[in-house]
Amino acid sequence: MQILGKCLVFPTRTTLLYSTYSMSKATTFLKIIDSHTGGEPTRVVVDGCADLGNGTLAEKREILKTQYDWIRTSTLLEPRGFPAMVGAVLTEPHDPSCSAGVIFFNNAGYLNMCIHGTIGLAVSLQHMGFISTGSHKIDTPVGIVTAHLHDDGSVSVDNVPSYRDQADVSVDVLGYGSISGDIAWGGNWFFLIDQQENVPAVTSSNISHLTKFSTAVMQALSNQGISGDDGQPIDHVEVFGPPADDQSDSRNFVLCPGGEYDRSPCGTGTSAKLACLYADEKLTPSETWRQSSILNTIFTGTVSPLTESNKIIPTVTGSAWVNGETTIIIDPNDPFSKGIHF
Ligand code: PYC
Repeated sequence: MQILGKCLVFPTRTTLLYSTYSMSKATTFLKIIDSHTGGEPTRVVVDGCADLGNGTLAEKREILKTQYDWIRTSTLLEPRGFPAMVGAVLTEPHDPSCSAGVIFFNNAGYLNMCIHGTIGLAVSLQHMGFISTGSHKIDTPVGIVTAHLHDDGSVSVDNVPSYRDQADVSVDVLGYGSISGDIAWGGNWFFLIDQQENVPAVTSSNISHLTKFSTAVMQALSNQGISGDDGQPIDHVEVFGPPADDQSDSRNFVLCPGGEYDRSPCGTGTSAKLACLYADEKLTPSETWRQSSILNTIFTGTVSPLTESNKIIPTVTGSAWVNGETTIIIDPNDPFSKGIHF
């Protein structure tokens, strides 16, 4: 990591001191950088986070989840956030070769990996003056990824090893009948569905129908015990359709855990798609896949096959824009200081 004149500053683990502030001493402050990647928001907590210990990122995530879930709920839930928002905590890496560690979360809980969020994190760190163009390894709960920050502001992410676990799996979906799809790992577990009978068209005018359909698929997968490796739940459903124009190869709709759809083309979903294309011999390492989102924002992707396994390293490229800097105030007298819980 190139550091611009100073060390990368990790969360101070202390409440920021606002000496002129007239609030109670128990008031907590979280420093936030907001960005969006292809329309999908990322809210990174860069200061004020709790002590998550010195363990692996998976262990830190468990501490965050069991002891400090209020950091997730106060940053993402209403009245400060909204359901589609993805959040992240910047923390120390466990692996010393990494520049930073990150834990992603959303309205429903904690994510394994998030590529639009990693792209957002990279531009946020650049915005703060902590990194410059170049390659930066980042520790996550599911492994190390590398973010390459380019001169034009775009970011490429070398993801964790990805693969198709099962092809042509049929699931009986209430109200829609038998639907066939592939199960693939791209840093999260995905059920990938191509157009077929009873599958809604992937257009922006169809978002509520796509949400209803994908929610029914997610429920059916869970009810019928259809899962990823080691019984891990499939928590993302990805529906594909033809591109809206010649700028991409395909358009997708991705339902995330928590019931919201990804406004970006979903980087881990694009990784899962790349793994399926590679397994079907429809994509070679010299080709680029252009995946469009439901908003017609685009990620490009390439594959690097790993020898001695059927896995690939996907590289996904996109752009993000910083669109806010704020300090969240958690006032113990505010009944909704830690978010509205329905
Ligand atoms: O870009 O990987 C992604 C992602 C996961 C959930 C929302 N976005």
